[in-house]
Amino acid sequence: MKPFAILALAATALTLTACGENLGKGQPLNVVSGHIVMGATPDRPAVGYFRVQGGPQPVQLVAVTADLAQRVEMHESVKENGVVTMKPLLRADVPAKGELVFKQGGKHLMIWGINGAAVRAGKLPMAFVFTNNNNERILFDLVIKPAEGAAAEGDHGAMDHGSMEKDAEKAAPDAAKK
Ligand SMILES: [Cu+2]
Repeated sequence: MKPFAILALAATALTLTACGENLGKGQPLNVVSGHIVMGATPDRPAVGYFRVQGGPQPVQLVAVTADLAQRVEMHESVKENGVVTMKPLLRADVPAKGELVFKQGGKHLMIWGINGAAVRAGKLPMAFVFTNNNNERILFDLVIKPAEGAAAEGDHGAMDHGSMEKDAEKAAPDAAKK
C-alpha cells in the first residue's frame, strides 16, 4: 500500500506545480529594475534609467518623484537633422504586457540635488506615477552609482545640458542654484 500512496502524493504535487503558474492572470504593472548615475561634478544632474513591466492594461507613466531630491524630470534624447538634443517628456506609454525602458541614448530621468544621506545609502527611493487606478504610485529604490569617466558617460556626458539647465534655473531658481 505504501508505495502507491507515495506515488499518488507525487502525482498531486506535480499537478499543483503545473497549476501554480498564474495561468490567465498575467503579470502586474511594476517597476522591475533601475539605477542612477551621479553627475561628473556635484553641480551637474544625475541621470536615471529604469525598466517598467506593463500590466494587463496599457497605461502611461506621467511622473517620477523623489522626496530626497530637489527635482526630477523625464527627458528624451531625440536626433533631429543629425543633432541629438533633449526634450522634456511629459508622459510615456507602457503597453499592455509590454515594457517601457528608460535607457542611455533614449528616455531618461534627470535628477538634481540628491540628498547626501541617499547618496551615502547608495539608493534613492522614487515614486512612479501612472494613469491607471487614479494615478497609481509604485515605489521603487533606484541604486545610485558613482559618476562614470567622462569618456564612458556616453551620449549623455558628451551632451551639454547648458540650455536646458538655464531654462530650469529660470523656472526654479532656488532649486537650480547651489
Ligand atoms: Cu536629459
